[in-house]
Amino acid sequence: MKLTEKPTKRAARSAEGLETTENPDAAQDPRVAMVLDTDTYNEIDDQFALVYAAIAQCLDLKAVYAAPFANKRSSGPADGMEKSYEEILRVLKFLEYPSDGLVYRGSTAFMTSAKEPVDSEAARHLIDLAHAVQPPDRLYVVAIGAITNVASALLLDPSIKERIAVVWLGGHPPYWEHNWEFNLQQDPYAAQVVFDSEVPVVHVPCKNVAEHVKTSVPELKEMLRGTGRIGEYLLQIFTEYVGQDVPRTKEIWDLAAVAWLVDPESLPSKCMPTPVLNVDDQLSWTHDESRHLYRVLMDAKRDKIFQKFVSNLRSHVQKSADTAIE
Ligand SMILES: [Ca+2]
Repeated sequence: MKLTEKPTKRAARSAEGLETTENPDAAQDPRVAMVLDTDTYNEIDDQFALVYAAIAQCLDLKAVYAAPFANKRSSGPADGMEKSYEEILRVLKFLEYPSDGLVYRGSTAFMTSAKEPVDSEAARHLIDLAHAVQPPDRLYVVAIGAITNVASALLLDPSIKERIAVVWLGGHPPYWEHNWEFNLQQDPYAAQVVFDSEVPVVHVPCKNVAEHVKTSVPELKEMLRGTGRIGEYLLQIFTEYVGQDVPRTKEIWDLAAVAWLVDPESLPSKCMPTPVLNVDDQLSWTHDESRHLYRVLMDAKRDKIFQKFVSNLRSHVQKSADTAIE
């Protein structure tokens, strides 16, 4: 294992620059294998991340897991997970992306301690998928909601930490005084499990990182012009969420997590000892230099992120149109 501060391609994507040896079998498919764990219906940003994961040319999307959420758009975690499951299918349908055998239901509850997993179809599928990985490759688990499904899989089978790397969007940077943030607050025990498990972690904080990934209705309208039904849907849900009358920008938070896999340069990062997450009033961090390393993102270059997303989406739409003509 070695720490790669200036990473290149494959090594860039692991938490600690762990994999510097190419797997010869992987040469046939240079794409990065990943799954997406998403509370898709909780807001309007997961949908963009899901589209990006499905269409990015450098990614191989192996599965999509519905994550629980509880806010005004659900009656509780089980309902939130179910609504997310339905939203995943809706987005994939508009994208004309095959969903058979791709989408799985996750946890119907949050964890009640750092020791008890919440079993689910998604957690079991993740375990099976992890065991199919050929080391030294790793399966990238991109999680953009409460991280219950992933933490539960790690508790049910801790051996998967040798075969996966987790990219999680949630909480705030290690220098922030609290972690009052939606994804982390809903299931702090799950976050604790992941940070303590020694699985390679890439942390995408909200403050000062994901919050930079903002756009507005006029800009989004221009960006999504000519991208078909899926473009219309993304614009529709964004517009409905922000309202048309008030000039404002809105975060597409979750795009940051997938964007890091596609283009790590657009989200500068560094490795440091994993902070300890305390389940206290502040959901505070404690720093301990002796802890295992993790990679934490420091910044988000929003222009580069949106440009790359749009260019991948346009290529995908063009390719689909060409295929339809043939
Ligand atoms: Ca989300």
